[in-house]
Amino acid sequence: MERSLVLIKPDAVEKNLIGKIISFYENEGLKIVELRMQKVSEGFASKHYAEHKGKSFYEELIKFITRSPLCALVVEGEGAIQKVRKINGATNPEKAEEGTIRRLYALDKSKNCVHSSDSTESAIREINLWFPELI
Ligand code: 3AN
Repeated sequence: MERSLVLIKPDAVEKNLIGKIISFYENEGLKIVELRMQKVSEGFASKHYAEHKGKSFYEELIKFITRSPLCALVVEGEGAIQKVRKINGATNPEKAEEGTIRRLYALDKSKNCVHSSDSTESAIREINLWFPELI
């Protein structure tokens, strides 16, 4: 069964949205198979966002993701990667479809409530990084 790494980011945790966000996935039949609260270090965040190093928004992204605890989870189900991305909505909340998490709750392109793996390869890399005990 396919798995995806989801982060409920600091902005969403600060606004007490963990339960609401998890419900979106569960309501679509996806299973939460791992879950942990974690305040990430800059070093760890730079591993997660390695592909964005050098981009204009990189520093802002690292500062934001490390500012307070986030909730990391592994979501499982048929087509989980694409299903979760559809539920989350576009990176830019102004462009996100009605009814998506980002359309409803995100403030901007950085503070956009959730992260999820964008491919099978990134799901494997990210789940190994966040939940090495599963290997
Ligand atoms: P997504 O999370 O929708 O897959 P990516 O992988 O393109 O988006 O970008 C990773 C993260 O970087 C986004 N979730 C967002 O927080 C941040 N980001 C992407 N593009 C921008 C941007 N133009 N300005 C600020 N932050 C951005």
